[in-house]
Formats: sequence, structure tokens, C-alpha cells
Amino acid sequence: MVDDAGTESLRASAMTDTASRKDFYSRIGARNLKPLWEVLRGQLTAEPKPPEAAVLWRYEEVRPFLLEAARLISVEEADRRVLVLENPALPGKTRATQSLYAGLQIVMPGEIAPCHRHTPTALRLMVEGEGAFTAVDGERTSMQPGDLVITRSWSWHDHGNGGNGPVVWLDGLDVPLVGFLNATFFQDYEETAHPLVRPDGDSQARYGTGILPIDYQAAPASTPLLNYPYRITREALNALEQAGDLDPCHGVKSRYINPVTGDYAMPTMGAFVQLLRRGFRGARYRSTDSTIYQVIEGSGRTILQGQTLDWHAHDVFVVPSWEWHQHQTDTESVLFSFSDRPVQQKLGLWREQRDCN
Ligand code: GTQ
Repeated sequence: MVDDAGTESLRASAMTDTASRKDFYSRIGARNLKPLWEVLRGQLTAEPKPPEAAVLWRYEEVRPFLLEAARLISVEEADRRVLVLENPALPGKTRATQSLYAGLQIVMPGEIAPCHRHTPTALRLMVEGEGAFTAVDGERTSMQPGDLVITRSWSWHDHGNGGNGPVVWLDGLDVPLVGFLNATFFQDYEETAHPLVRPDGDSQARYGTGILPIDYQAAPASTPLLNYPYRITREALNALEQAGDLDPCHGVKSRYINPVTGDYAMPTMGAFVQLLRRGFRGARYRSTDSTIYQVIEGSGRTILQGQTLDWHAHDVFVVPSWEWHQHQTDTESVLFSFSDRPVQQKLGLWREQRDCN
């Protein structure tokens, strides 16, 4: 329908415009050129628009699948027997968030996940079982539930289980980030296990007690400590809680550090742990680092925009970048979490906002 002559001519010129623009785009496209004005606002968004979704994996549901996987495939064949926690909004991308990977790894009694190394950094948060160990560059560390174990970039590592039942831990790796930077290298070791060249507990004694060997000079990008035992972390959280060091959004929250430099334990992934007392009702908070949480102890919920994630011990969940959220607990709870915060902070990008002071 034509209302009047003016409108008709406007429409005609808009149509010609569209046609001639399309023609223009296709001619420049052939020369690998694109018009920025068609995409500018989609890329320079007013605020972060993360592609990942908030999501929760119930450990109770995943555990039987891990045991089934252990019957289905040997560790020799699988190399790493892991169920990847893939964000449903990033199908086929094998990642929990845009920048980080998470998975649950199961090792059965007597098995050894063979030795290899890669430029992506890995963290393990022990979930269940007794007798697990990781060896990093020839130093073994035994893993108890709640321990954080670090595998720095390009270090040889194999995992084993010297106990009588299955062991499961959460793997967190910066594979997507390192892949984005095209800096991925991977190498298998010629043997299943690296020879042990240092005694168990060596890195703890050297770097993890508040004293350093007198001539130690290195300022390594990743912590030289292999293991952050939960026994020690939990005691510290308790003491801080007793001291009344409570944040309205985070309860008692600390970050894992490289004891030599005071920086984050890993250059690409920030790891955090927080204690939320029973009946905690957190104030709303958001930050630009999409975060993967693992519930070490307790139960509660995280309320996001438009949905609530109910969590119990060992569940894993994702809070996307810049999404308002608040934590609440039913019982006293400890949450482990990790994100790409160190990278954002080094680049001057990280932001946070809170509904409290
Ligand atoms: O244990 O080295 O979940 O290389 C993914 C890749 C674990 C590991 C993963 C790996 C590992």
C-alpha cells in the first residue's frame, strides 16, 4: 500500500540503497573487506554478553556415568578418562565457559593415567576417594578430598590411584584460552610414568611453609607448590570466620597464591575458596570473569537473573560474566571456584559491581 508519493519515493530509494549496498558488500567481500557499520554494535556491546549459560551439574547424576565410563573404556585407551562439563550454550566446544575447560576425571584402583605435558595449565580439585596421586615433573603428591593440585604449563604429569576404590576430581584447564592464542603444544612421555626424582612433600617443604631456601630467586609464572591441602585451607577459613572477616557478598573468601610472588597461583586461572556460614544470605554481586564453582561442602543455592541453581556437595556450576547473582546456604558451605580473572586484571579489563559496600 502506498500512502502518498513522498513515502513511495523514500521506500524506493531505501530499496535501491539496500540493493546497491548488498552489491557493494559482495564486491568488497571478494577482496576480503567487510563493512564495519553492519557489525559494530554487535561486537562493541555496551556491556559483556557472554555466550555461555548458567548451568549446574549434579554430582549425584554424573557419578554413575563416571563409573559406567570406567567399565566402558580403559585408561590406556582413553588417556584421560574424563567427562567434559560442556556448557549447553557452547555445543561442541568442549568448554564450560568461553575461556575455560572443566571436566570430571575418574581413576580406578591400580590405574595410571599416562604421563604427558601440554602448554595449557591444569588445576585439580579432589572430589572423592582415597589413594589418588598426581606426579608433576617427577614429584608425587597425594590428593585428599578438597585439595587443590596444580599442574603448571609444560610440566610432565601422570595420575594414579593406589587406593581400593574409585577416585574422582574436577579438572580445570585453560585449553580454550591457550587455543585462542594459538599457543597449544602437547607431548606424550616415552614411559607411562615419569621417574620419581623428588620425594613426596618436597615442594611443600621448600615453598609451602612460609620459609624459602635461602638462595631461591625464581619468580615463576605458576606456583612451585604442587598441592594446597584442604586441611590447611579449611582451618584458615575457620579462623577467618571466627575473626568475623565477613564480606556481605562472599562470606569469607580467599584466593590461592604463588607463595613466592604473592600473585595468583597460576598466570591464567584464578582459584578461590570461600566459606559461607549456615543460613548465609549474600548480597548481589557481579564481575566480568565467568566463574566455575565446585561445592566442596554444604548445600544452598545461587540465585541468578531468572533462575536459581540449587547445589549440594560436589556439584559444579557456572556463573556467566557480568550476571548478577547471590549465594545462599542451608548448611555451612565451602565453595571452590576458578576463572580467568588474573588475565583480565593483567590486561586492565576486570570489573566488579556489588549491591553492598
Ligand atoms: O589430566 O592431564 O581433563 O590433559 C583434560 C586434558 C585432564 C590431564 C583433562 C588433560 C588432563
